[in-house]
Amino acid sequence: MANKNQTLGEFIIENQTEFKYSSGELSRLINSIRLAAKVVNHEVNKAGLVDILGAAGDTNIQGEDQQKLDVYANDVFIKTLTNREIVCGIASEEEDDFITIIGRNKKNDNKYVVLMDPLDGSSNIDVNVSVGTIFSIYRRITPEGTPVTLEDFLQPGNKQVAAGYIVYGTSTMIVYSTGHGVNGFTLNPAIGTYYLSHPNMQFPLDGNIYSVNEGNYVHFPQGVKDYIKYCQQEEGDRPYTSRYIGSLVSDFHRNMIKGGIYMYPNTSKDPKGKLRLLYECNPMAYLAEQAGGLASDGHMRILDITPTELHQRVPFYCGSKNMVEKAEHFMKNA
Ligand code: P6P
Repeated sequence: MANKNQTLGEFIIENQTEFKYSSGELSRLINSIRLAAKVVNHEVNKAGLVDILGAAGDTNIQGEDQQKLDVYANDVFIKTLTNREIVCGIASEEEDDFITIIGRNKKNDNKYVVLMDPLDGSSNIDVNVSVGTIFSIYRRITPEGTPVTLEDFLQPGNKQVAAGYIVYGTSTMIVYSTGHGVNGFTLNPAIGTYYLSHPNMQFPLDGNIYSVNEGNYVHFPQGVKDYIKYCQQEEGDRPYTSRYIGSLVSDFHRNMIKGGIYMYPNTSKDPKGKLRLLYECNPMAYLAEQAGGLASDGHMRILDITPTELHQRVPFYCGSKNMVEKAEHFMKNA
C-alpha cells in the first residue's frame, strides 16, 4: 500500500510485513542505503565547488579512471553498511574482489549480501550531468556464521530480494523494489527526508524513445542495426526520439516514466557488451520486470543468466515490453 507524500521511513515500516522471513533486517538495510545516499548526494551536489573532481589517480578493475567521487561514494556505502552490521558481504564495481563484513561479535553471520555500482555514469560528474548509485540485494546461500564466499555473490538475478537505484539529478530520488512493485521517493534536501513521489511506477507497454550510443553503430550486430533503422523509419508512430544521457540510471529512469528502450549491445570492441551483469544489469532488470517491463541480453532474460564472474559484462536491452520484444525479434531474425 502506498499513499502519496508518505516518508520513506513510514513506507518501510508500513510495508515491513511484506518482507517475509525477515526480522526487520531488510528494512534496516534499505534504511542504511537511504542514509548513505543522503551523504553521497551532499558531495555530488557540491562536486563543482570543492577539489573533489578529477581522477583519483587510480584505475578500477574495469581499467577505467577512478573519479574521486567514485571512490568517495564507494567508501560511504561500504562504511554505512559495515557500521550497521546488516550484511555479511559487499561486492562493488570499485573493488576487485568481494568484501567480507565481520560483525562486532567477530562473526560473519548476517544474512544479506549487497552488490553495487556506487557511482554509475561517473564520467558525467565533471560536466554536471546526473549520475546514480545502483544496488542489488540477495540472501546469502552459505550458512550464517560461515565465511561468505564468491558463490553468495554469483547468484542469478531472479534470486534478488531487493534492488534499486539513487539518481542524483535535478532532484535526488531513491527508486527501489522488494518484489512488490516499484516505488520512487524524492529527497527534500532542506530537511533530509525522502517523500513517496512516484508510487507503483510502471513501464508503459510501448514507447517512442530509444537510448543507445549511436557512435558505436558500425560495431553493432546486424540485428541491432536493423532495429535502430526500424526506430528511424517514418511509419505509424515512428521515427522514435533518440535520447541518450550516458548515465544508465538516468536513461532508465526517464524511459520508465515516459516509455522507451535502453540498449547497450555487444560490439566488436566490447564483444560481451560494456555493462556489468551483477551490479548494473540484474538490479535494473529486476526493477524493469517489477514495473511491467522486460530486460534481455538479446536472446534470454537477464534475470535467468547464471553468473560466472563478479565483474562479467553482458549485452543489455531493457525497457517497455513491446519495444524490447521488437528489438529481440530483429536480433533473432538478422
Ligand atoms: P558509453 C557509464 O559508464 C555506463 O556504465 C552507463 O551508466 C552508461 O549508460 C554507459 O556506461 C555509457 O557508455 O560507452 O555510451 O559512454
